Amino acid sequence: MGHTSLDKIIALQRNPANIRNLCILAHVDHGKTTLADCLVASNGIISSRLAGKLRYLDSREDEQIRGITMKSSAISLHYALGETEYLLNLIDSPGHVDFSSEVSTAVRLCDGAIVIVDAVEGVCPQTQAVLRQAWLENIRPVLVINKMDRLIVELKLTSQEAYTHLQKILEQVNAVTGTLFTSKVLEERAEKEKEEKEEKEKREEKESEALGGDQVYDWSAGLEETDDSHLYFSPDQGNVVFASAIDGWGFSIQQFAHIYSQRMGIRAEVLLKTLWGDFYLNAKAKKIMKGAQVRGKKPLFVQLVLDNIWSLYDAVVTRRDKEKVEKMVTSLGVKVMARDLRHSDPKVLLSAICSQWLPVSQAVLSMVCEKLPSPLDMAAERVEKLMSVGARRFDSLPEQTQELKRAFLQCSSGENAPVIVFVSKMFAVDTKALPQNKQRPLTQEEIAQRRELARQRHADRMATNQQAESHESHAQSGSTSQAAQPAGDNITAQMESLAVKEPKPEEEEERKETFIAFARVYSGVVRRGQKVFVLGPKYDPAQGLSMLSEDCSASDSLPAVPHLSCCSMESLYLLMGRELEELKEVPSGNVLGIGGLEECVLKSATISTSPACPPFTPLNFEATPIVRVAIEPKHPSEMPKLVRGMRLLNQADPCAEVLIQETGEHVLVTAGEVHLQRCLDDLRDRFANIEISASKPIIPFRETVVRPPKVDMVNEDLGKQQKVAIIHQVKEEASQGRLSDTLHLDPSGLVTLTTPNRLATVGVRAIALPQEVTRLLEGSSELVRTLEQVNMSLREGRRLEVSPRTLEAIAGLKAQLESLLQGRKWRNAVESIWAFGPRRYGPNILLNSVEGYQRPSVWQCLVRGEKAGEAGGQAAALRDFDNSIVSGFQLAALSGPMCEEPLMGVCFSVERWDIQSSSQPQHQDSPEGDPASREASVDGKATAEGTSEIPARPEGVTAGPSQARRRAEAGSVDCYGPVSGQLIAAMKEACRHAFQAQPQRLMAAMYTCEIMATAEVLGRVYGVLGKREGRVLHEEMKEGTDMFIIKAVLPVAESFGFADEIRKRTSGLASPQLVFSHWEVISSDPYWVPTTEEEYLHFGEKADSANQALKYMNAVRRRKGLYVEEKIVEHAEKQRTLSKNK
Ligand SMILES: Nc1nc2c(ncn2[C@@H]2O[C@H](COP(=O)(O)OP(=O)(O)OP(=O)(O)O)[C@@H](O)[C@H]2O)c(=O)[nH]1
Ligand SMILES: [Mg+2]
Repeated sequence: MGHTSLDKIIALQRNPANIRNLCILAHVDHGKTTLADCLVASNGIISSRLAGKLRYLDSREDEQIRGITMKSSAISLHYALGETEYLLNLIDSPGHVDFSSEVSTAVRLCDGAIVIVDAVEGVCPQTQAVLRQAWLENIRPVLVINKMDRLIVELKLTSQEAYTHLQKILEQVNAVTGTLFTSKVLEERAEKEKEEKEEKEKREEKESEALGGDQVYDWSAGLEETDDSHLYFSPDQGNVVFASAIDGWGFSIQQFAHIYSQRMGIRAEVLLKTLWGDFYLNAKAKKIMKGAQVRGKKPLFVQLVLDNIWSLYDAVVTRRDKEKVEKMVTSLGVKVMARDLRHSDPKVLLSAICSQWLPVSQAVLSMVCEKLPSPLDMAAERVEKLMSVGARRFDSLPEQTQELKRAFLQCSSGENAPVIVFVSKMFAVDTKALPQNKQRPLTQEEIAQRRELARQRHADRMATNQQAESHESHAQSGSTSQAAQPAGDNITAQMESLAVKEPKPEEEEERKETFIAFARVYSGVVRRGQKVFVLGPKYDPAQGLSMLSEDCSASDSLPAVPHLSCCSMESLYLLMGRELEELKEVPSGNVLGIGGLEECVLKSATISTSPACPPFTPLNFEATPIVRVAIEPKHPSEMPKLVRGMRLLNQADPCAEVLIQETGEHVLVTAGEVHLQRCLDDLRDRFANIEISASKPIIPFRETVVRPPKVDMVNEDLGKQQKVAIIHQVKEEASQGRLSDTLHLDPSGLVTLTTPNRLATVGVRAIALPQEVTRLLEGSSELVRTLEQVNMSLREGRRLEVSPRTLEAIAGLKAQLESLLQGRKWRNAVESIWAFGPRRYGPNILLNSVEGYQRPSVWQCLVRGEKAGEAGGQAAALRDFDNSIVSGFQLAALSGPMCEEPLMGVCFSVERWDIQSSSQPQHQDSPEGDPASREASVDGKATAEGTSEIPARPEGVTAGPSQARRRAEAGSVDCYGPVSGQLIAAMKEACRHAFQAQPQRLMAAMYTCEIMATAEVLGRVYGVLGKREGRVLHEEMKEGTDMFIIKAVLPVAESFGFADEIRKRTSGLASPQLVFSHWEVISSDPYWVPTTEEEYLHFGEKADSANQALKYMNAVRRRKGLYVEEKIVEHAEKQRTLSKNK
């Protein structure tokens, strides 16, 4: 436990004003864990000599081997700043993108963050991502610029150059926060304005609309008013520390201001303001003056701060000047041990000096205590954000729920304060490592007792041996008994030890891993054994309150409320890195571990004693799980173990997904290759304990249609010929009997299909959506999902309180779609969107182009109030079976005809939809029946009679509609099943055929990666990228270094082993991180066959060598067990000559 006793920490936990919950965030390898080591060493938990080498918080073996952190882990530290004592709950987080979900779980529990930036690499992609996450969760950051030693030793900058370099880094970081801040201010302002507007509208109901529309929105106003200086990082604000974690030093301006104010007699406040910036010391005038740059003078920071450090490095590391070192040591007043002075590695001496002169832990911890907020300072805004789920407005929550906000803000540990806890992840620990199962150290007496026992046993054994020997010598019997005796003794000894190690019962073995919840108390005091409510993400406090009394407790017997369960917190732990300490109770404001929740909490949860508490907003995950593999046990009989193991893995990892596909495969979805590897290791060694085999990564694709291309594969202009070719192809299929008599395709691409009972016909056309629209829909899937929820509740007659911000976002989406879908083809398209799909929020559109069918628009929630209800009720009623059309579309969009992958960027426009209502004779007979169905029947008749070209009904045309109907009527119910089902199938088929009538393409998932490499290895990096079909977007030189930054995109399908290959080819100098970025159409047509002379010449007869899309498509089809149109030719040449000879 280091210097600080458990009792002391327990005492500190009671004083929230002196608690700081903070996490360390940065890009991968910028030194988070190394810095954490230094902080941990300051508490005596590890030796300060090992700080930076041990990486104490990387407790997993693979973390140590790979040298990257893979999970967030917490440790509680004690720090005394002057008289005041602080408790710091520190969480180290991983920087690798694959584990960014672990960052989200850490950030949620904190009030502040230390953001680390590498002094050489500067702001990297993950730095931006973590700053954004800190913003999203409203937590305050402080900055540590780490690896300062690299500026001196590696880059060999002078102190003046280093100063300029550091200034640039600060600018970069502030630029990132600046953009975040600006967008936030604008958003807030827009919201405020909107609220004002709404109020005004309420007041003057009638004129309001005209007024509101004209308001000019002055965006700059908000920015000028708001003071944002405290948001930026600046050394003079005291929120920046310069450090070298590996050498154990770090400082803030304050420290030097303090030193020099004593030495030079300048007031500390003056130094604080001038030590960073364009100031210099005028020695003659004994004044600090502005304008160092213009006059060519050394800025104060260089003269008073950096120069000292530079000369120390120079003396110790570069020149190894013993005398000078000794002089410096005495002038700094530090004590260095003789063995450090003599050590062959100068770094040892250096860190011995630096860690006394400018200990990094002191600089960082005092900054943290001074600048980061305590749990008491939680902003009201953050509380509201945590408590209002999704689109719900905070003030639409029940009153009791709103009152809980006070409990939050007070962070009270009083007896009556409701308990509110958030669990951000579940992590597994070895059951044997739990404190209650651990062997406690023996006391002196016990040791003596045991020693005595052992001595006695030894003596006994000696005695029996002697006896045996003497016995044997007396009996003179052969060697058998001699051998038998000790052997027998051995056996008994073994038996003894076996008895001790008695094979554990099955159950115990099963519970080898125990799950502990990583949590924070926001209000109240949690006690061991306390009963609490566990609130699922969909729990609705209004519903809960209506079913339960407000002050019921979780230990009562209660009626079943949806998404609410009761659980008891069996044990509470203090998280101490690799160790856990048992606690009896934990007051508000602390981070803790809770045992005994594994049955009720899957990954995260909200826990409370009050049923009025709402579930917290879900965590923001930045990474999308994209790499999937199918997993099998090596021995099929071990399937149950695998299933259990995968369940445990799912619980233990915030981001991994485990699912069983329709094909029956057990599939694991992870964020990237490194993450995948870790999950497989965990599954093999911890959760399932069996040999497993994983398939090659399953690469996702999307299917889409495009506009007909203008040039062919050899870049020749295409005329109408291509279009004709496609149609020709489909016709051919038809003549081969693939098209049934109910299906008709017209040359423009319209597919009409009639249900088997001949009662309903749908006509569908597939149109390629413009790329920007697809991208927009893809990006707003959350919003579309919310929109769908709102529509659903409107349809059911409920009203959902939607926050103005959400409404505004929906209106924005609509406006954007309108501006993107221009032209004759898309006239009125946005208004007549029927649905999005697949799963109702995907990037495909179903369009209602049926003449005479007015249905409520998907945007109906934008028309406010009762107006919508009335207007919708009259003119736009839903036809019967409206839902079947939507379902058919959803199914079609979920798996396309190319290789059963989801569709993307396709618009299905329904141009015909005829139903003959004879399937419901009661409607037909009563003319005053339901208006909707009457309309449908009229409409149906009209088309059936008016058009003789309905080809899908060959006999029907001659027999006339009435006859056809009668015949169908006879058969419809008993032989074809319910109409809705038939319609779904017909719609799905129609969509698939319509899709096939257009030029089809595959879309590949793309990664972006930023690679930092030196000029020497640049060529090799390009080589690897080229081989893997990567495309370089841009390349620039990083200022002040000899590094190049290359930004490239790379298909996911080609990415496996990419990072490793780059690392190998560049001898570890460049290591890229892959982040999923977008979907991209593969330009080659998988169905392409050469048609012109040139194409034959270029690609040969079969033309499958160059067709990457075909390869991908066939691979997917083969994996799914679908038919692959492919000839396997063993002796190609021979067959060819044969055919030629014929
Ligand atoms: N030169 C130098 N190297 C450092 C410094 N701090 C850390 N390193 C090295 O940088 C590497 C990465 O350090 P870590 O502490 O593991 O980095 P991290 O940010 O925890 O990395 P992840 O957790 O994987 O994101 C290690 O090899 C450290 O020795 C420093 O101040 N100077
Ligand atoms: Mg780390």
